[in-house]
Amino acid sequence: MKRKTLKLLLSCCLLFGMLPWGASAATPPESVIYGGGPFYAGGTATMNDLRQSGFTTVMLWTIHVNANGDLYYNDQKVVSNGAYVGKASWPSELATLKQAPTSVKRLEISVGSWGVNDFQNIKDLIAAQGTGTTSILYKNFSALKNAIGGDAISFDNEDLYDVNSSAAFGNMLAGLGYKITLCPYTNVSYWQSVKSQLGTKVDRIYLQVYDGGAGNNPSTWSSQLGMTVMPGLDSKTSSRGNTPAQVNSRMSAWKASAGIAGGFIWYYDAILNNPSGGSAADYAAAINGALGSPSSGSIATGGTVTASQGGSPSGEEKEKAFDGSSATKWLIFAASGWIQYQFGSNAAYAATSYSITSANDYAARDPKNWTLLGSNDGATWTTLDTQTNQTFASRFQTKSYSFGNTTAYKYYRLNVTANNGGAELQIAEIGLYL
Ligand SMILES: [Ca+2]
Repeated sequence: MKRKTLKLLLSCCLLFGMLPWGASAATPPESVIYGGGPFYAGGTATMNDLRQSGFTTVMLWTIHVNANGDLYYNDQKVVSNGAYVGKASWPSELATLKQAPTSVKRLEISVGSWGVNDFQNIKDLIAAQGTGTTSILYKNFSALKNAIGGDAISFDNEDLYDVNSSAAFGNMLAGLGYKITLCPYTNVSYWQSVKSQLGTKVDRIYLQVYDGGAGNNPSTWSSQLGMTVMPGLDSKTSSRGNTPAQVNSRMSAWKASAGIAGGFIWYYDAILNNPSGGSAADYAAAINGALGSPSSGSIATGGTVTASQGGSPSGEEKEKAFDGSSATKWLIFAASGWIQYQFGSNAAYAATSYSITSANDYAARDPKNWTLLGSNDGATWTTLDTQTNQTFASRFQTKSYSFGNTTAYKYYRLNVTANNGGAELQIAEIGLYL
């Protein structure tokens, strides 16, 4: 009944041109970012970057289970003898991830990886002590849950494919309030059995489509496991991986071929180390834009860009502020200036928020004071938002601004009245969102 009403409503909206895409009613896409050391050591700055990124799930990668049951987050001991012993500020830092404004709705904790003995140790511990409340495995995962929370434990089992101990482990974790997610790259029969034994306790299956899993077909795995998988791709580094544009293209293709509704990026550490490949926000936008309604990605690419100055002729033209990549920028030789975006096909949209991504190799060039304006004729402008004394803490930082707007405009203009002190003004990317 509800569905029918929604469909009817959508048809009306489409008829009157209020909604550009019929797919807007679909479930919002899920985008997942894996990360290692920075998610522990990076503190509040990293949490803020994630909250602003557009990713909907943060995956703490990864917990190792030692032979004695101690839990390590990578090389940091975090739980021992039933007590949290990790960095004192980590629990409160992680708790900020879901605090508004944020794109993060879910926190997962991965267990295992390649080249370790975690699932062998889990099997041995279960054989020796079981999974009851007095077992060290139960006590330590209970302590982890009490300290840092988390919605799910993700099995990144690449060391021992033993179904019975994996199922016992999963049932124990479900008893602690965790959902279980699976992250295979090979050995489908093991994952089929684990999923079968854990039933609805498994609410997501990720699929590695890089490294040893590079040849994996999401459609095939979804059919074999009886659940639509969320495929994952590696981010661009000097020697491998996918640019945000490539992620967008491959996720789009899988949406068409396998009906995927989510995907993940491996991984944040590499994104930080390769800033020219794009920011975390670029990768989130690549997934969200491919899989979702336009409300989850910027609607401002592909149209006409006009500006007070066209931009540096050496590849830093005005169009670079609306090309979907924070690795490219608009640069002008002035401390102030304006830039505007006009949708194609004479279309008008009621944007409700916008984002600005700094280029920030010279922080003085970042915009400081500006207004965002809307227009339907390119001559008469309505002020939608005003910001003053803005700074950007780091290169490629994306800041988002919401404004209460229900009016559709054909043109949006950012009028920068001052930068942070330099003789030039530069902006890597401007996004508009429904
Ligand atoms: Ca750009």
